[in-house]
Order: sequence, then C-alpha cells, then structure tokens
Amino acid sequence: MPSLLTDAQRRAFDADGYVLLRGVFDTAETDLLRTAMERDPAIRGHFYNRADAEGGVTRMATWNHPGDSVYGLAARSHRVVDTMEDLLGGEVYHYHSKLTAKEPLEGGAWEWHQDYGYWYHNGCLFPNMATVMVALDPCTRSNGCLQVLRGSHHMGRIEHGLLDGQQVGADLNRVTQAQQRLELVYAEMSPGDALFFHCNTLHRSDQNRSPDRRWTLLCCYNAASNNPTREHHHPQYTPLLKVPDDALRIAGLRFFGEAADQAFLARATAPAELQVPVGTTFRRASAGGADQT
Ligand SMILES: O=C(O)CCC(=O)C(=O)O
Repeated sequence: MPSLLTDAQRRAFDADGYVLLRGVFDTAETDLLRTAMERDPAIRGHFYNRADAEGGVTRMATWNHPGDSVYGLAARSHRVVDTMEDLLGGEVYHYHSKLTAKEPLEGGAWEWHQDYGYWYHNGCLFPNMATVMVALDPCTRSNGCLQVLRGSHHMGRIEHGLLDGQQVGADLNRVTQAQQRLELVYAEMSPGDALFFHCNTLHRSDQNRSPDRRWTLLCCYNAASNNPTREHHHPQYTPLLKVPDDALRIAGLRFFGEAADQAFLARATAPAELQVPVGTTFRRASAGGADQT
C-alpha cells in the first residue's frame, strides 16, 4: 500500500509538525493490538514505571526491533512505513517502539519535550526522524491525550535538561515563549487513529485523573541515511522488512483461534516468509529516572 497521505496532509505535516490520520487500524486490528499488549508476557514482563513530578506514574515497555509480534507487524506494515517514508523523504528503519500505559486515576504526565532533544545525544546527526502514536484506547483531554505545539518543529532543537521530578524536558523559558506564539493542539484520538509527528515537535501530556485507561503504542523511525554516528541503546541502521497490510488480520486469526495462548507465548505471528531473522529484543530502559528515550 502506498503512503496514506494526501498531498494536503503531507503539506500539513511540513507546516504543523504533525498529522492525525483517522482509522489507520480498523476495529479488529486495534482490538488485536490492544489484546496483545494486555496479554503478551513479553510486554507484561518488561513493564517499568516512569514517574512525573506530582507522583503520577506511566507504565511503559520499550523494544528496539519490531520482530514478528502483532505490534511488530503494525510497526512494519506498509501503511505505516510507507507513510513514514513519504514524510521523511526516503527509506526509514525502526528505531524503537514503546507502549505508554496511563492507568485510570494514576497515569502520569509528560513534560514538554522534543524526541530529538534525546535522540540528538545518540549520535543522530539530522532531525530526520519521526514517531507514530497509535491510540489503543480513546485518548481525550480528560485521560491525558497527547498535546502538541503546532509548528514548533520549525524552532529546531531546544536544549533539554533535568526538570523537577525525574523527567528530562525542554528548556521551560523557551517553551513558555513558544506557547505565546504557537497554537496548543490536543490530539484527541479514537482507537486505531494515528498521530504522525516530527522529532522536533514539542509535545507533552497531562496526568490521567479520569476513570478511563489511556494506552498508546508509539513507533519511532529514523531515516536510513541518518545512521547514528555511535552505538547506543537504540539500533543502528537495520533494514526494515515491511509486511503487507493484511499481516495483522492473519495474525489475528491465530490469536483469537484455539491456539491463542500458545500464539501469545510463542509470539511468532507473521507468515514464515515475512519473519525477520533478528530476534525481538526487548530492552528495559532505565527504570524511572531521567530516561533517554
Ligand atoms: O504517552 C504520552 O503521553 C507521551 C509519550 C512521549 O511523549 C514519548 O514517549 O516521548
């Protein structure tokens, strides 16, 4: 499948630093992704907590290689990767993915930051990187949906440092000034919607004080031409084997079939010819503290 973007949406991404696409994953696919996140021992066994300054906590799991799990298939799907390549202007590879799980009433906040504020220090020379955030639950203002400052990617990289609490965030003076000029957008999403955003787009989210869970899957990509200058905790250029868009549906037939439990435990769900030789390596980012994502 070619890029999901219309010309107008591509221009919107360039102007605004983000584009929100509705229904990138249909209900069955999103149910499958959500169920995989909830039940896969590889996720459950690698949760760690990320604290905010006011005692809220986001549960997270982070992994480097997309592999053959259902969430790996989503990250490798033509519809997502071709869209990323359209946005970044050429071949991309998977830099890492993560689940950010804000539980009802206790989900933590994220301070204003740019992803490139972290990734710059990983030896990524160019801000030719982006993320897609996929809603697994409804994401609303009340349960802490993502917020972006429209057009902030044009500001370039902003200094980041340790803020009150444990998070690394963008220079607050600069953010305050940017807020006076740029529109604050709440990216409210339904399950299956996807927000593609540039690595220099300032973003944050509120705590979840609502009774509604807010789980999202974030897949991050780097341009193949932007191979980091040094080895670090995320991958160097690794060719990404795309899978057809129906790979998720096929995986779903197995997951919701009789052998569901084994499928979750085995985690190999892509058709054999699409499975990647690299092992899906979950890496545990440093728990709490000033995570460099
Ligand atoms: O899940 C969220 O609300 C924000 C996540 C985020 O900004 C990040 O992982 O860089």
